[in-house]
Amino acid sequence: MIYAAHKVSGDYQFVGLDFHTGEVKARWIFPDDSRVWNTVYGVLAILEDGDLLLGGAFAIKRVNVGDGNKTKQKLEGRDAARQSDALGPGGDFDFDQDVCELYNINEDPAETNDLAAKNPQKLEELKKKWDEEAVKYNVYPLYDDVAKRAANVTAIFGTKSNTFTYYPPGAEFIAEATSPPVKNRSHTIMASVETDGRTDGVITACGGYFSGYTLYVKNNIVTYAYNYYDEKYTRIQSSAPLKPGKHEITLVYDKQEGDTAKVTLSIDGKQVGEGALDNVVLSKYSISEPFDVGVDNGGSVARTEYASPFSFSDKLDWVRFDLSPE
Ligand SMILES: [Ca+2]
Repeated sequence: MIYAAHKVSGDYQFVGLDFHTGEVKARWIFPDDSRVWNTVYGVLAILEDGDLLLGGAFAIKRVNVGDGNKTKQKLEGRDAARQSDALGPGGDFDFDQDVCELYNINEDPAETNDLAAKNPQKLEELKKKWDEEAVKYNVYPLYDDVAKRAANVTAIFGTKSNTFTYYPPGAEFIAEATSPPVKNRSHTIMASVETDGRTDGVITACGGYFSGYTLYVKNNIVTYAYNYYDEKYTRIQSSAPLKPGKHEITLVYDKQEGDTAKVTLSIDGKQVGEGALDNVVLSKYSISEPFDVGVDNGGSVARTEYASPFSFSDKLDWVRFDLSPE
């Protein structure tokens, strides 16, 4: 394959050309976006199938960075991208409509020559093998209507209550959709803790690297951190450390005009910190990250501050969310 770049109607295109015939075998269109054009005359982009496309003025290269399983799936004739497709926004992704492709990646690592039509028997054989392995490793059932199901979860389990109380341990790995619906809504988070003067760990967190909120203690300092798409981190921090003993920590999120918020932090009824959120996340924080109490499972919401799971080191009696009426 030869990779070439050119600009058409304001969009940059990369094309993969057959070395012998010049035929266009692959085409990627990129908007004129500085996040893609992050080097001089260069590109670094993640393609839909997870491969990297990178290069400069003189050479562009497609690099398969998939793991063994993914490559195996491709070899075995399943569309490896369909899982990620299914998780994307939108409706159904009917598995029955999937078109299976077949490549011999030993001879054709760039996957330019689809052998499915030529070797239907091999394709069926590998599909069968895939099914057998899938059963063996409990991959089934697969769902091709994930978005609908996700929406349904909220409809079924989403409560109308405005108060949520959690008693750790145990309140972990709760789906974001069934966590307190605090997004862009005035609310209070209260926590009862008993500390020994050396306290670290998460009181409650929802989300991960991509976005979310977390209320945690580090070196006895209580902090509320808000991760806006890993672009902006806002921290509201206590001016005084937690002293040994029993305390009630209160975080008040007061929604303001234009999807912003005022946030105040108090310990035992005394205000110890305040700040403002200029940007709030309106969509889901993450498709895979949970809501947790006493810990931040999965990716850390405030990755520059602590590494997950960052479990609460002292006694966390309960955490309560009170939401304003909608
Ligand atoms: Ca997390």
